[in-house]
Amino acid sequence: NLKKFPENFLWGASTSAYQVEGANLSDGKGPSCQDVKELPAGTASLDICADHYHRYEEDIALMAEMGFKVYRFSIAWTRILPQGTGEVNQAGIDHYHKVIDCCLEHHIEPLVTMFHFDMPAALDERGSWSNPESVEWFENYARVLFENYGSKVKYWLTINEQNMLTLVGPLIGTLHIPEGCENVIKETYQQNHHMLVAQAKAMVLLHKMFPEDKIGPAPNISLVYPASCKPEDILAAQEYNAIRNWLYLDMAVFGRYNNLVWRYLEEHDATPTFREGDEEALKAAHPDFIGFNYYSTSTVQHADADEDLSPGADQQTARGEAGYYKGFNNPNLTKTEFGWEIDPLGFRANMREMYSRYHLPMIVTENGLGAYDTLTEDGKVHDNYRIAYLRAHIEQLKLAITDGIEMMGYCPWSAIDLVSTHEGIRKRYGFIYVDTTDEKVGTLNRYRKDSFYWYKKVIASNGED
Ligand code: BGP
Repeated sequence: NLKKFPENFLWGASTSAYQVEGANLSDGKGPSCQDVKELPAGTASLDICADHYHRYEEDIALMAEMGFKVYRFSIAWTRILPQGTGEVNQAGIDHYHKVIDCCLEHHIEPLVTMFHFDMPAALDERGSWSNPESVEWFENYARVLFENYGSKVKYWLTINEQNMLTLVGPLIGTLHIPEGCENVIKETYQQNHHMLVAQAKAMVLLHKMFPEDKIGPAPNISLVYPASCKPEDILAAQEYNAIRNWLYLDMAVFGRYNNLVWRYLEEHDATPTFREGDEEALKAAHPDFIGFNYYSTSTVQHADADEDLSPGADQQTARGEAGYYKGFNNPNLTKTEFGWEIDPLGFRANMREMYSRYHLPMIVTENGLGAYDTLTEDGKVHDNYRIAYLRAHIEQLKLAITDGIEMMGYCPWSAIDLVSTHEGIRKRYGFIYVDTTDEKVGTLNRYRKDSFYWYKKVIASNGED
C-alpha cells in the first residue's frame, strides 16, 4: 500500500558554484576561500571545473531533457560582492539572472543556496565568521540577493552543511581557527553561533521582503546509531546526534540551543557569547521547510573520559569526543569505492526522526554516489552502481512518504560532474559526464550517462518506474 509521490514533487539535482562553475576569477568575481586555499594534491584547479559558468544553457537544457522540476545551485558570494561587502559586481548579478531565467524558461524552479563553502577571501582577512560583524556581512549579502532575485526565486537555502563547517570546517577551508587559540571548541562554536544568527536574520529578511518565498537550512543530517544495545552506547548516540545533527535544526526551527549540546559546551567552557538582540533574532526566524543532505548514517559507541581519541592511526575511533562517543564501523553496511557507507534504510530512519522532531516539509538537497566513471569509446557511461544507489534511496523516500512524512522534493548530488570537495573531478556524481580530468582539461563535452536515461524515466513516471 505504497503512497504515490505528490503531483508537484520537485525532482531535480544539485550543484555548488565553486565546484561546477569555473571562471573563478572572471567578470569581476573576487576570490573566495576556495580560490586561495591549497588544493589537495593532483586535483583539478577551480578555474575550469565543469565550465558551467559558460555552459549553463547547455547544462540546463540537459536537465530539462531529464524532466527536472527543480535545479539546486549556489550563488557565489564573491560574484555578487567581490570583497564580501561594499561594491556590487553587476556582471555577477547579471550572470545569475541569466541562469535563473534559463531555469524558468525550461519550467525548472531554481532552488538557490546562498552560501556553499565559499567565504569571500576578503572577509576571511577580516576574521571570517569569528568576527561578530559576519552576521551583518551575511545579512547584507542576503539583502542584495533578495532585492535582485526575490521576485523570481521561490525557494532559498541559507547555508550548506553548516554542521560540517563547524565540525570539520578547517578541512573544508571555510572556518579558520586563529593561530594560538586557547579554546578551540569555544572559538568553533562562537563562529557557529554567528552563522546561526546570520541565518536567522536572512530568514526574517526574506519573509519581510517576499512573504510568498520559502527558505530553509541545508545541514548534512546523518542519523547516529548506537553500536550496540548497551545503554551507554544509546546515550553516546543521543549525544552525538545532538552535537552533529539536532543542534543545527533546533536552532533553525526553535531558535534555542539543544540542552545536550549546551551541557557539552559548558563542560568545555565553550558556551557562545550572545550579542544584544541575538536571542530575539533567533526566536524570530522560522524556516518554511528543511533541506538536508544525506549520504549515510553514522554509528558510535561510548568513549571513556580518559580515552585518547586524538587524530591518529585509527580513523574510526579518532572520530569522537572522549567522555562522550567514538566512531564505530557498522558491519551491516557496504561501502562505496571511496569508503562511504551505503544505507538507504537509514535514509528513511533519518526522515522519520527529523519529521517527528520538527514537523516541517522537507526536501532532500543532496544524496548520491561518488565513483570513478569510465567514458566508453562510443560516448557511454555505464553507471549501474549509481542507478542502484539512487533507486534504493528513492524506494525509501517513497516509504517515508507512505509513513506520512511531507517530502517536497529530491535533489541528488550532483546534476553534472563537478569537482569533489577533496578528491578532484575523478570522484564523479553527475547524471551528465563531463570530459575532463584532474590531470588535463579535456574537451569538456557533455555525455548522458546511463543514470541520465534512468532518472528521466523516474521523473516521467513521478517515481513509479
Ligand atoms: C557535501 C557537500 C558537497 C559535495 C558532497 C560530496 O558535503 O555539500 O559540496 O561535495 O558533499 O562530497 P565529496 O565531494 O567530498 O565527495
